[in-house]
Amino acid sequence: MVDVHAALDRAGLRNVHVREYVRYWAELTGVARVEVVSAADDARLIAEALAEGEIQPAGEGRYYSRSYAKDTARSEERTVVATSNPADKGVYNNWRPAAEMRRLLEERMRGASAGKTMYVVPYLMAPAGSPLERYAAGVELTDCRTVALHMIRMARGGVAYSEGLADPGSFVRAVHVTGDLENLGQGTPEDQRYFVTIADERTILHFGSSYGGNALLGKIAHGLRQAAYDGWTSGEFLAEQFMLIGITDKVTGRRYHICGGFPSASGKTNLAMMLAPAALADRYRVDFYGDDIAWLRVDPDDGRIYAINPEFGVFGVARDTNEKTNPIALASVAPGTGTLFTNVAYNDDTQEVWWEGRTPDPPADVTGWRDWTGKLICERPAEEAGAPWAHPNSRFTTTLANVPNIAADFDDPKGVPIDAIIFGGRASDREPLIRAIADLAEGVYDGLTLGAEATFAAEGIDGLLRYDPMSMRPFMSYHEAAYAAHWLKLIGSARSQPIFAHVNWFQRDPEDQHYLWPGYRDNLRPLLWLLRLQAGEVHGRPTPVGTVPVRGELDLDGVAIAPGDLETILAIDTPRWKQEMKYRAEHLEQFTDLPEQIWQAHRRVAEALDDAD
Ligand code: OXD
Ligand code: MN
Repeated sequence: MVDVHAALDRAGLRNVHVREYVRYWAELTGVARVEVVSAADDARLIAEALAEGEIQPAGEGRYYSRSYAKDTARSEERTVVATSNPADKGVYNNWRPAAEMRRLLEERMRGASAGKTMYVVPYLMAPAGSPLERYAAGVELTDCRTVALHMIRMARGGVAYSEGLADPGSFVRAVHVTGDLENLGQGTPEDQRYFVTIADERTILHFGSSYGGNALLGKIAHGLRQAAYDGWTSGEFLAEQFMLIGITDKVTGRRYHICGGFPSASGKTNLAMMLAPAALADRYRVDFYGDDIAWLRVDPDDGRIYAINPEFGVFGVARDTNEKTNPIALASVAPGTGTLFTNVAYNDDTQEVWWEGRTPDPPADVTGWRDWTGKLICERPAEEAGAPWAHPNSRFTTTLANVPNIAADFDDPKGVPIDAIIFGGRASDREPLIRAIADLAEGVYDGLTLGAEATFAAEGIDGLLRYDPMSMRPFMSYHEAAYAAHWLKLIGSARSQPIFAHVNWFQRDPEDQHYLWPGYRDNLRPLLWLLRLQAGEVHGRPTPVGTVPVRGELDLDGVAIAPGDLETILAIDTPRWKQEMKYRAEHLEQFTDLPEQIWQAHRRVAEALDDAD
């Protein structure tokens, strides 16, 4: 039997609670070896993974891996939030009883790591010294070396974190067991996978995947689901799937911070990594803090909302990342960064990687190129000729320090004060470029009714959004009415209120489908307008759904936009909005006991739209 204690002694891991936790799961899963790892082990783990063929070199200091073909994305149907209190059941959290899920997962995990190494990764989902540090500590146990390599990039890690706990027994227990991927029945009625957060026991048990979104337990399972639950039960904070950026006005020296939620495929990572457009670059600088998660709390000293990015890296979608859409992301994965690519296309001979949208066309010379499943492109049968080379959810994993415009204070334990909270989904009509919302209940209402058009025609009805409240639909860990109440209470308790806004970069011309707004770097312009509105420097035009810019208030220096297009994206399409209000009412009615302030906000907007006729 594996000598767990000797391995923990060697690593200097003395916390008795962590030791007992590791012993329990090492014995249950049947691992052959236990190893405590941190960033200091990266070079050795990389060398071992290369030697075992788990990863391949992708140019200097970069690596490539393929996952099992049926294990390429998060599985929302197999994801569960369990507690001992049935009242925690909401619409989206797939609630199940804690005792039942623990039993089930223990059954699945028993002996399932036989012969493997258990990597013990103590981690912290916060800058060290953060006021939220006690909610940030965790120890992931994983039987997969590439998962350990990802964790080292995505979370601050090391024994110091588990040794230095103020309450030595208080850490998230996060167990990942890969399972026999080829025999798990993924997507069938016999699906064996389970991704469970037992939120009131601060325990995460994920079985049946080695894909990052299911296996890097610090990120989504702890950083979002567990943290959202902890933030609610403690009353201390919000954990949201939000990007976080800083904007510096180099003339006045003022710094602003904006965070916000965007459903997937709505440009969140590109926005988070945005640079100022050339015409404004002398005056403004945009700093990156995070692309995916923010924890928000009220600071007792100045009464403002402060945000941290609890992560230490970026686990970004590769598809469509190129010099125009996101030059910062490309620089962040450049040679020498230690980046891990997953499920992109790979060239055996040159060690290059490629994904759809990296260049307009795939490499012309297909020699050596394999698609994400490992098939040589030159051997593809004719009927597969047009199939993507990279998986649509192929990823790059790189640490924050590799992002060229990472904010100088990204590691500040206090976090940064938030000026504005924005929401934005992909909508081809109705939603203007930006509409500002000063009222808290209307801002929270806007977040709860956030949605994006279904990506595939088959999944959606024309004009109907797939609602994704606050972009947290897959990460909700308690019921939505309590979630709304927690938002109202926490943000409402701040002495200085952030402004809310809804943005949309994706309106199209109904005739020829061209995008009406250029997007990308130019998205800074409506955000600057929002900050000027908050400062009282511009006044905009009030509408039933918020304040929109009047033409002259947007700095459009250097933007090529047709006057008619600008008019459309600053207009409110009242009939379409009235139609949307009916869908919103149906969406909100699912959430029993929603706070009355949210319904009042809904009715205020609906009545204002009626009066606008
Ligand atoms: C996600 C992610 O799945 O950030 O949302 O990876
Ligand atoms: Mn995400």
